[in-house]
Amino acid sequence: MDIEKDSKNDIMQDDEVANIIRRIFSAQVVYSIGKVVEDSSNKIQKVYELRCDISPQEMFRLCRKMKRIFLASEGLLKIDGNTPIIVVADLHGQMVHLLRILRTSGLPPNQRYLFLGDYVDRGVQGILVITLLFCLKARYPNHIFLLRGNHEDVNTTLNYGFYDECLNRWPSENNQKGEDVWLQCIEVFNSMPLAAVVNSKVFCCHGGLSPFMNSLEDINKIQRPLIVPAFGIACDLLWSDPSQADREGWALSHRGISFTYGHDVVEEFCKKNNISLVIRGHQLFREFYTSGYVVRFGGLLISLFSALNYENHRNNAAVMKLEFKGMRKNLEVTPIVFRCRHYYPQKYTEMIGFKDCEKMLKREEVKSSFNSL
Ligand SMILES: [Mn+2]
Repeated sequence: MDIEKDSKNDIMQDDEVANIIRRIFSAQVVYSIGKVVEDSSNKIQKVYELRCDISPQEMFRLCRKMKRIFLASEGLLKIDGNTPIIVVADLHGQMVHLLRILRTSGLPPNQRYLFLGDYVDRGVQGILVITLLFCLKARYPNHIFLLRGNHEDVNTTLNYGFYDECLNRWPSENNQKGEDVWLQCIEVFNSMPLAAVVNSKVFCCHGGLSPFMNSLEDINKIQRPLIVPAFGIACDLLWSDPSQADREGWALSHRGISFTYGHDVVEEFCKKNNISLVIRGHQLFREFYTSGYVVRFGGLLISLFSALNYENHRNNAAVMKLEFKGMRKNLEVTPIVFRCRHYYPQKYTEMIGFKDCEKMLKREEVKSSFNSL
């Protein structure tokens, strides 16, 4: 795929989306003094936040667009092309860290991204994370791919923070405004694709495999919009985990939902579907304190986690660069690790400084909206 030619096809003359992207990229990063957390060492942990306002009306319009965009694609995305693609796993409301990832790896349309879900909950800025990712998807549909995680769900968001974040961001009588936006977001979540295959070789989803999945095509048979069921393929794609020890086969998950799968299961899945690698997120392991990712099952499966210092765990985070090189399109996987200790706040304010943002948006001749600002 020629990236220049492709980017021309990507252009959507949508001034509102361009405007939101621009506002987010030029917003200021501040310490959230009000949300000081004390960790086990009793040191005060300050939280970075991006200061940027989004109106409920903007969210409603964005959600309507996204529902249409997600439902137009299949439940199993087939992503092809020779240009590299960056795989990003759990973000959990870490807006500033998302900007860091984009700045480090490059902005679309110069870089392609596949996100594995869990954009919201746990962290403080899930709304901005999905707002930016939705806008980038609307604008660069062939460069940004978004899968659903188990937190993109009505029950999970009620319990783990995203619902409250909506109420707090848009306070109103009876919490009506925040609740309306939350409901719109849930409808978008229900429409999101569940898994992806990159160049027919790399299978990606949030949680993992399912004992009910006989072929990859089964994923496309799942009807959307979909409330995540307590049982079945869609549930497992979002909730399952690889076995912890050397346990083979399928077992019930300690999570109380879905299953764990062993080395043999992954091997069989890969052989049957001609897949050389499975990449999934969903879990924080001991190994992530040093690396942000872990390779399992003789190199067939990578667990990836992209939220830094997740819930004060001081863990490192990683994203994976996939490249297909040479005539035979040999897969090359390069981790990009973000070390927790490198990102401790030094100053009271810090600009992320997206100098490329203007360039990126201008290249596509949406000057109208910027010149008027
Ligand atoms: Mn998860």
